Amino acid sequence: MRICLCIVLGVCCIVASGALGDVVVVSPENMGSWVTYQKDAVNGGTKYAFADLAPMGSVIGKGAFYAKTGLGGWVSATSGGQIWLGTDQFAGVRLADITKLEYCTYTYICGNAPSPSKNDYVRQPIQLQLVVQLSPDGSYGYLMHRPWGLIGKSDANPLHMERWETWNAIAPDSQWYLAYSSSSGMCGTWQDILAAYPEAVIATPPPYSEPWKWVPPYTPTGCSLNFEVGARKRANAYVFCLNPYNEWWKESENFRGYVDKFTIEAIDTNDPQNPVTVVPETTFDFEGSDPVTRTVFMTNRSAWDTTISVNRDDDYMFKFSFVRLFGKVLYEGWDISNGTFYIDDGSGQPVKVFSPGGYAAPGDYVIAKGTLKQTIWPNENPPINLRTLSCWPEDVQLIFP
Ligand SMILES: [Ca+2]
Repeated sequence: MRICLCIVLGVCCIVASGALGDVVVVSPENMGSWVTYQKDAVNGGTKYAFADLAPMGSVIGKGAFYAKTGLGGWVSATSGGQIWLGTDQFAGVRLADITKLEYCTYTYICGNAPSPSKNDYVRQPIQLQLVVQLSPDGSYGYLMHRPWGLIGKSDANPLHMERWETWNAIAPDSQWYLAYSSSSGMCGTWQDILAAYPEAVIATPPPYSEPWKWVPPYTPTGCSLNFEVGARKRANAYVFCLNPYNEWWKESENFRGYVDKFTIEAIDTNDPQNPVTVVPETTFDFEGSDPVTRTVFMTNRSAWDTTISVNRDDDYMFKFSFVRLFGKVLYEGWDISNGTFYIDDGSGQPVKVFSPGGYAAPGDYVIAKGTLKQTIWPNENPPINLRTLSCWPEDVQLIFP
């Protein structure tokens, strides 16, 4: 269930909400405590943006923070570039006091090659990372959330892609990597990390010198809490408790994805009778400067013609508006377990609908509203060029059930 919030004239607004606590809109005009940093890829292509319109219209608001790494290949450490979005607002908070730590990501089908092969999908979404001191005034550690698990060289699962995913980073099945606690680091759940370092605190990193190297926990934003994408070494790094982690650079080469709806709360319960709120529940909503509210009706033929070519961003998303399409659900390519199907409005130019969690049966007629994109879909053999419409389930309406 999405909860929509109003944004008035682009002015940062804090909206009290029982479900989400305080909501803080972060946009280019109202960055608050947030800081960005971009390290360019050797061969270009790195960029970030506070997108006006995120796929499916995001999980909160319409936009989200967008990150794209570039192409570097087997050139040097960090050659694919990095994108950082950080805040130091929560320095000093004890990890043990954190009661909520959640965020949402969306990852395009992308990876190490202009047309990624199955073996070269990106292996993680943009992810949460924390600079910590293992005890107050103690040595530093660096915590990296691994939302998709410790994937290593094996394939990332395409079922993580082209959809919003919500991560509870302190869940019992969460997966973290703690660097610097020992030579090989430590892997485990949030609870494992807490058990090993019960006094650990989020800590402002020391001033950086060479932030893009995998050296003590400098961060180029200067912040202790960051969302980051971009590997720090090209290969054979002894990280993530995989020995070694081969070809780290492939994890995030040519990455394209979003993060939004970051929620944090911290309550000191050392005295259960008198809990002390350290950080009231706060949700950060990343937004662009011009929230999109328009919807364009389009035929499938239009979706395939030059309209999208002209009015697209460099990730081939039709960028100005939601798009509404009509069509009959085809038998061919119907995969409801994956929430995907094709619709044809009679033009013979089907559009693939991504609607994870939604349902439409072959033969149904539907009107679907979502974000339109040109996608190179590598799972087909040979890879084929598609038009895709990403929709929330409630935005796919049956009209002739
Ligand atoms: Ca948003």
